[in-house]
Amino acid sequence: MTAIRHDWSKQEINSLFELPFNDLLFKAQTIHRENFDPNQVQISTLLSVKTGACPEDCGYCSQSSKNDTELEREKLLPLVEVKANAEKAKAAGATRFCMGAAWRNPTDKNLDTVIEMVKVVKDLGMESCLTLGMLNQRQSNKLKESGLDYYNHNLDTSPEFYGNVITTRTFQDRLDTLKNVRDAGINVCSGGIIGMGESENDRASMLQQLVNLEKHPESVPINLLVQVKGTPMFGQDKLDGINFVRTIAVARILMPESFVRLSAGRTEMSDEQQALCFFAGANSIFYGDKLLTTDNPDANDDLDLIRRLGMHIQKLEDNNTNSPCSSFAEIKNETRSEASA
Ligand code: SAM
Ligand code: DTB
Ligand code: SF4
Repeated sequence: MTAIRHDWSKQEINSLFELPFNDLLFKAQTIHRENFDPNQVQISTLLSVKTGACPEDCGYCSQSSKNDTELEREKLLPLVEVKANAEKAKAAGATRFCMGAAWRNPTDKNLDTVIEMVKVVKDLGMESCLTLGMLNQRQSNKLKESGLDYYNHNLDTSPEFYGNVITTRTFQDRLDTLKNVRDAGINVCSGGIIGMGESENDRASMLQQLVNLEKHPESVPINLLVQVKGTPMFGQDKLDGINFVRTIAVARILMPESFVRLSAGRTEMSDEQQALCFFAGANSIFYGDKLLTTDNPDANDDLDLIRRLGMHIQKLEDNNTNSPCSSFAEIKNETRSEASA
């Protein structure tokens, strides 16, 4: 088994990016097979529970009040609407329901309302995930007590490129939230966005930050920038798709036991590019016609792609949230010892 490391140097990560494409993908796929069923994909559905008018200035975001986008703001959704959406997602086959809010951080009152939403999702037998902005330790502990399974908070980019993207919260603020979530015992979902004009060195640097956290995030979303009209990032040169696949492969090699999620930006990708991402070690997607405010591929097209690739959706009973991959490794080892007996 490949060792789990937290001491990767930038030079080592850059060398992975520089490997010939076939060597990189072979290495990533080999590590993927040691840890996961290579034909299984985990699916999560997103819902924006509070949309727009966000005080932060994230340069990519449709929801920032600093960006002149065409997005209509919406108040916190009523619980019945959240429940209806979660039921719909469950009926469509999603196993995790992720709720996002356009906040810098939740107030304690907001948190109480969101906790009711988590309970609704849990009562439906789905895994719950939230992304609400920054959290302090007390809030993180409260969410853990409410039964929350995952908290998403992305590093977004490298520490070096960060100031080109966001000025209203620091990179260290993000690390602090991740630590609070981790210390509360909630599973961590953290990744970033590529295609914002950053260099390959920045991609390596962002992944280095993720891999050198005390524990690797259980989920690592890799988003391709969705270019939203009215944001400073709109009109950015399109990223070479090969470089996107390389980033997925490097994430897989660095974090062998984490779910690597092929996240935003799939509407811009061909089926073949998505298939390459799965080969490079992606094993999770956002499923459903909408992300938070922008389009995602049609759910039926995704099911069709999964079928054409001979892949299958992860069932909740296949999942061991705290150690997704050791469970698969154990099954494989048991199978090996049975075969040799
Ligand atoms: N407001 C909270 C926050 O920023 O932490 C939660 C919601 S925010 C929309 C969650 C993440 O979505 C961002 O950190 C970013 O990585 C991703 N995201 C937002 N807009 C995006 C876009 N246009 N393209 C790609 N990813 C995007
Ligand atoms: C993540 O890494 N990607 C998701 C989720 N975490 C919350 C959000 C993508 C948002 C894409 C733009 C939008 O739909 O507003
Ligand atoms: Fe607000 Fe989150 Fe969008 Fe940044 S990414 S503007 S914090 S909703």
